[in-house]
Amino acid sequence: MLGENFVPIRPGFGGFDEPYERARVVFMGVPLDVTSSYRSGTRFGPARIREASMNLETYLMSADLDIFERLGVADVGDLVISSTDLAATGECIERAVQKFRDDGKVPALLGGEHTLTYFASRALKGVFIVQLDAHRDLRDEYMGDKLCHATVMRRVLDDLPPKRLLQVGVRSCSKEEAEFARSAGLRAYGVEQVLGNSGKVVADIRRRVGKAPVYLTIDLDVLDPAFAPGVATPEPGGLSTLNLFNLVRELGRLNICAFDVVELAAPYDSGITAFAAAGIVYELLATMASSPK
Ligand SMILES: [Mn+2]
Repeated sequence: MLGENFVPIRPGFGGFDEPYERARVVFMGVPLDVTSSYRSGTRFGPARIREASMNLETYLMSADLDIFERLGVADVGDLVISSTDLAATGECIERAVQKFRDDGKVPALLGGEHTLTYFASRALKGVFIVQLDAHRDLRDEYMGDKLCHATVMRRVLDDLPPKRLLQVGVRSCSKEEAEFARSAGLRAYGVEQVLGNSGKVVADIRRRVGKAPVYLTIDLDVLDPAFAPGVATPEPGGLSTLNLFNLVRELGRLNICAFDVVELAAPYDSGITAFAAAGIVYELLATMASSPK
């Protein structure tokens, strides 16, 4: 029915398990773990995030609603991918996202390394991409690779007009990336801006995006390592979990057509990062549940 091969996993994210046909949001795990230049283990991300999600309430005090009652959520399990053939894996991801979109669903990807965002974005035309990340991921090449976790947004920009990428919470890049970002006219909101006045940041994003569909990509390293130690590439000086909850509660009101949560390096995590990831997704789902479709 879905075209790709999935390993069914029960319970799925949050234990919602609505039938695919009736769901508005469809989760899939993408245990991609190929290009990390430092810590590996992102292949265990989907399992750890699902596990954490089972231990958080589906009623959210912040939104005064139970996601379970308000939003159809399905989880089709983990996409079966090759751990050696990145191009073939990418085609599977792209086709799955395309299929969910064709069926009117909001694809929700549990990573997995950030590279998956490139493949997912190929299936989403005419979108804005809002990237929550410590890093800009704009290198043209990294250690000889044109496509990896450090170049993923540069590859996205091969197809996406620069105006349609908005980077939030960024605080680290190379000189080459800074120069590229400047010459391309990329819009970025640094971590100080977010901490200083997140309302202004969100208002500016809303003004640029309007009602256009948005792909929200959440790299967990946007959080400070104190709040998210289990990521592939920790970057000091980031957001707190509560900062990110607040941001996601606002950004969730945009016309979210797809989202992902990436870069959980489970072997380095005590559970803090996985729970933060699940909590962020719950906040996002609750906001989507209280927003008109
Ligand atoms: Mn990233």
